[in-house]
Amino acid sequence: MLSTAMATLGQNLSSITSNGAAANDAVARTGAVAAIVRDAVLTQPVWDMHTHLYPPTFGTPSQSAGQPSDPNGLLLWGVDELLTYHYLVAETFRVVPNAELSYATFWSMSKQDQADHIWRQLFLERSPVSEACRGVLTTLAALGLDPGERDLGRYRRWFAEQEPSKHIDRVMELSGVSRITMTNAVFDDNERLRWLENPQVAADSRFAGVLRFDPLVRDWPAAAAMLSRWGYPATESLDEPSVQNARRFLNDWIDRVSAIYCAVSLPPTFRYESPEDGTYSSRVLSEVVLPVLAERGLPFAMMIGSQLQVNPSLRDAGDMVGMSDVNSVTRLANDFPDNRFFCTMLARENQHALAVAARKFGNLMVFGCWWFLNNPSLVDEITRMRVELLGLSFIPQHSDARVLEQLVYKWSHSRQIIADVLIDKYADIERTGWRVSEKEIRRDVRLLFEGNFSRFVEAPAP
Ligand code: FIX
Ligand code: ZN
Repeated sequence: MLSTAMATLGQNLSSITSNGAAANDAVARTGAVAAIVRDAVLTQPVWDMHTHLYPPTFGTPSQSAGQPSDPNGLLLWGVDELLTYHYLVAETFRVVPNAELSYATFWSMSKQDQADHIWRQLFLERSPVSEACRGVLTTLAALGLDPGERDLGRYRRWFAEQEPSKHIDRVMELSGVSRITMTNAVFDDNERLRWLENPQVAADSRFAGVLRFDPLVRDWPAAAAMLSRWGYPATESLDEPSVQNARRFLNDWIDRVSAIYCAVSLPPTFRYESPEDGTYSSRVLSEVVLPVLAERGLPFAMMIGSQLQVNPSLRDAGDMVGMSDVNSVTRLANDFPDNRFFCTMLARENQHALAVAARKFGNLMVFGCWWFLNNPSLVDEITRMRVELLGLSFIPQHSDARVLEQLVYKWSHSRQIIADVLIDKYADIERTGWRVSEKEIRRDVRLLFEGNFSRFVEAPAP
């Protein structure tokens, strides 16, 4: 329907006589282009390059039809997980401070009681206007539940009737996610042991593996001790045998999780000057991680700027943002031209320099509006700036979903904003007389949502 509208308009435009008619057609054309852009962005399947989601085979603590619950299961889903998302825990301790309800009391409560507390404090006793609260409402509505009923019991009964694997298909369909990329944290005992117990644990084509190894770069001495315990003898001094064993460790786990890329998150204090700058992180990167990844042809993702546990009592909600050093990223991209780097930074203040850095290095792919940046006003600002500086050569978003159904709101909220930005950008070029076709618009949008990522990981889009 939309393409014929474009076609008719195209023809009409050439046969216009009076200014009035031309102006009306220009407005109509802008409207038609906008409609196609929004349709393209809202319907384009997306390969979600960073989530904390897992197939049901990793176990799930949620009660469900057809799968026994596993208290340490890694697949989180359902309304109680949505409500106890660490973003909402942080917001709840703002309105019911530790003095009124101690951290210890909160963490000793059942998941359901925690969810009841958060629902009462953030949804009933105050309007749920924060992005994380709004996300819960968007998700309930998209799943066919009525947020207006404010009936948590009814929502719970509905989720308990769902069968996890079918529910994953439903959520992927609703959010337009074609493939879910996991974050396989090999230094997490709960996860590592599940892989060792069952090498087929992730045999689910809906999910792609990513090897995540923060301690290796953040805290080599501690990581060396763990590698030694796991059969990869390594010393704090990172001598040659340690380098070889650490490389062997990475290769073994890249194979085990069929990693499509490897990733770490790094603190704001992270600095890379050169391989010889004397820091453990620079030595581990230049002697272990980057040589292995260059050899395997796998990109390395750096998520920079998370200051961990400034308030440990908040657990996952206790991390903070900090300004980071973009020059360390440019130096790495420059010193390791055979490596491909994904990079996202947590601080708003780093976004401009990071986008400019990507203009300097083709082996640097900027992605996502991470964590505290995943808010409409900032997604708009960052995406607009990136289109202006990088055209279509970046990855606008990832969901970072920790709970399955978050895919629904994180993508619907971001898609609307990305559509707004692109509509303005196409309108700008149309005003010059450049005529964009529907085919071109859909091609461009596919690049942003699937093509740029699949090309960078050199894996065919699903
Ligand atoms: O390091 C990360 O992958 C972060 O995304 C998470 O640790 C963080 O807690 C989160 O959920 C952000 O959205
Ligand atoms: Zn994450």
